[in-house]
Amino acid sequence: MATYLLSDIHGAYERLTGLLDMIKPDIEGGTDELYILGDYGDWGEKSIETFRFVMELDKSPHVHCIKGNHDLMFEEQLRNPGLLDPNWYYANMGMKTWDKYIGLKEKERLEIGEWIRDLKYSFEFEADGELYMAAHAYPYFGNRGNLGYFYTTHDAVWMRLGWDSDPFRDYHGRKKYRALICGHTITRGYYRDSGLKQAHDHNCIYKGPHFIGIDCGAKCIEYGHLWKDEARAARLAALRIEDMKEFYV
Ligand SMILES: [Mn+2]
Repeated sequence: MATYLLSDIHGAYERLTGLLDMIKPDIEGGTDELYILGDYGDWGEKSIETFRFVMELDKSPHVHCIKGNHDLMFEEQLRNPGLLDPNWYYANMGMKTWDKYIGLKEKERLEIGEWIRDLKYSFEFEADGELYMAAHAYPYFGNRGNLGYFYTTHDAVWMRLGWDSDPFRDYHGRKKYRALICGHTITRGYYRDSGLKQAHDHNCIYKGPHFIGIDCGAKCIEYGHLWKDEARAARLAALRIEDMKEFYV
C-alpha cells in the first residue's frame, strides 16, 4: 500500500510515462493510490497526449486528479471559445494546447472539456495514520475577517506559498493535517529563499515543516533554448508518502 503524488506535467508526456514506468503504481489492483495535482497541458508539445493518457488513468478509482490554474484557464477558454484569453494563450503557452485541441473531433473535445470541468480542487487522504491535504496551490483556509473561513477557486489554483508558509495557520482545524502537498511553484524558488542546497543543481522536492512542494519544473524542459539554467534543472517528480521516497525523470 503506497500513496504517490506528482504534479505540473505541462505536456511533458514522455517524462510522465517514464516516471510511471519507474514507480509502477498498482492502480489496477488498487493497493496503491495516485494523486496528480494539476497543470496537465501548455508549455510542452504534448498536451493533448497528456490529457488522453491521464484521462485514461483517471478511470481507475485509485487515481485522483486535481485542477490547476492552467486547467482552469483552459476551462474558462472553453466557455468563450470565440474570445482567446491572452494571459492563457500567449503568456502561459495555452496555444500549445488550444491550437491542437480545436483540430480534434467534437466527441473528443467534449470528453476533454468535461473531464477538465469536473476536476476537483483538493483531496484529503490518510497515509500511515496521518492526514494530508493535496491541492494544486493552496488548500483554501483563508481567514477573511468578518466573513470567516472560506476558499476561492482562484486561491486553490493560483496562490503562491513561501518556503516557510504554514497553509493551515489561520485554520482552526490545522492540527488535523500533517502537511499540505502542492505543485504550482517550481521548488528551486523555495530552496533559494530558504538557503537550502539542492542536489546536483537539479530541482528537488521541497519538504518544509508545513507543506511539501513537488513541482520540479517539467514545464521548462521544452524551452531549453530560451531558459538554459531552468531547463538544465528541470525534472518531473513523484513522491511516495509512506517513506517520503522521491522519484525523478
Ligand atoms: Mn500552476
